[in-house]
Amino acid sequence: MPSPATEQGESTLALWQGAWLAALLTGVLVWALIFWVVWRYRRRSDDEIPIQTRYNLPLEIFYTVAPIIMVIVFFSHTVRVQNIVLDDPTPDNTIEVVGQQWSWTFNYGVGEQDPSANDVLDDDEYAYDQYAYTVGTASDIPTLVLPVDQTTRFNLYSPDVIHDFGVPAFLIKMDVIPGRVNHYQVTPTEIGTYSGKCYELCGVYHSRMLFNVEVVSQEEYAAYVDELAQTENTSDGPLIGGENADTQVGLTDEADEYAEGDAE
Ligand SMILES: [Cu+2]
Repeated sequence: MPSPATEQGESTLALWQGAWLAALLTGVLVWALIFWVVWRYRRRSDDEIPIQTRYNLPLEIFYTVAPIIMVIVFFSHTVRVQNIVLDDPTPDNTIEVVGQQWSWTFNYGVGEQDPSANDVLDDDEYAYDQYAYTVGTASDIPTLVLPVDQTTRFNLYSPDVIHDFGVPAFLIKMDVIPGRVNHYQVTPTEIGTYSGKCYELCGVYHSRMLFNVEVVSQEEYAAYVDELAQTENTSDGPLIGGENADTQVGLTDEADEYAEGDAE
């Protein structure tokens, strides 16, 4: 596993390690018992039949109950970590991410955030009144800029097919599904450059659905969004495709041009 570059990644890593450890201990115990029984109760001579055990109620109760307890323990830890990774009601900022064939659009909020807009995801309420965005193309890899030590929530949209938004260093990825808004959040702990990509085979240029991630100081992040807000890449609502996928700036034009003009 890559060493986690986010707070949430620490929990993910601990869950992964704990699950492997538990599985390994269970495996070793089961293998040891199997070999012990095979050896201990082997047939010792041609005219002897070893003890035939069946309908042993305590034993049957044990091997029904023990796995159920194990599943409950695995499940509860999974839910605990899932809550850490998915459900922070008050993220420091929210970025609306679009996976489109075959690149990414990142919508940064300008001004004050209203996190309660994230309570219901399929309405037209968004966390900010104004947005500034970057749109990548299959030949122009976009960069996602994130502030260090702040919790950034990603709402994930697709106007076309299922994509999957993930950054290996953050130890998380999630499907981006048309007609459904998935979300997760990260709190990057280290300034640096990382790479992310689409993890779901989504069409001809799937392998070009790469993006860079730059984790910068909070001042640099604010400056970046301010600067982006001075360009023409601004709008009152985020570009999320959907019904507007054919008309919204950047979401289809450049990708189509690319597909027509540059397909070898
Ligand atoms: Cu994709």
